[in-house]
Amino acid sequence: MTQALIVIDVQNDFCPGGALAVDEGNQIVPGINALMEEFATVILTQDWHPAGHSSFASSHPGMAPFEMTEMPYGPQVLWPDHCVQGTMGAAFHPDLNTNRADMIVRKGFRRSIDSYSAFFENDHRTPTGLHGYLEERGISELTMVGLATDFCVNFSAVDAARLGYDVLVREGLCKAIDLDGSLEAAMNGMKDAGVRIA
Ligand code: VGL
Ligand code: ZN
Repeated sequence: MTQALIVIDVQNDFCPGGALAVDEGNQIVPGINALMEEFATVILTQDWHPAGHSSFASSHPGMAPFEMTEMPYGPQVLWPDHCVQGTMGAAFHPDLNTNRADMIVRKGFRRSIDSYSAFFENDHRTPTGLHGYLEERGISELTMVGLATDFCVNFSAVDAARLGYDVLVREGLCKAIDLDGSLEAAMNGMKDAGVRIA
């Protein structure tokens, strides 16, 4: 048992009708549920921000969603308020099979720093603990699916590859935000990092 399926951020706010809706984000849910049956280990991630999080444009007077800002840890896209802890928007899509999850990794819960990746916050240094969990369980091969291809899936896949995991992203079970060419950049970055795309 060295494989795990990592399902990234399949939450209401990233689905149509949500605060940071990804086009057709809901459409990948049945395929993800079916894929879970092929894995002994399933891990879910959940974007989980406090109200007033520093990645929200509303926390930066004069700034609008999807503009860029500079944080102490580097450039950061400013987002609409989304995935606020305890809200319906932060809940998993109601059709996602959450029963199969051995572990749910929450991320982005520190007000001053965003966390796209399931492994490290956006300073690329602060760990979420997932690497230690996987290592301790002897899991070395990861399949990743979910939302959004060009942000949280991308950052998670690249970090995993750099940590030495064998990483496969199932592109058909991901959907992208695609902001100013971010999808193409993400696909190239994942390939450069040695991530396999299927
Ligand atoms: C995500 C933007 C902000 C994602 C999370 O899950 O891809 N994107 N927070
Ligand atoms: Zn977020």
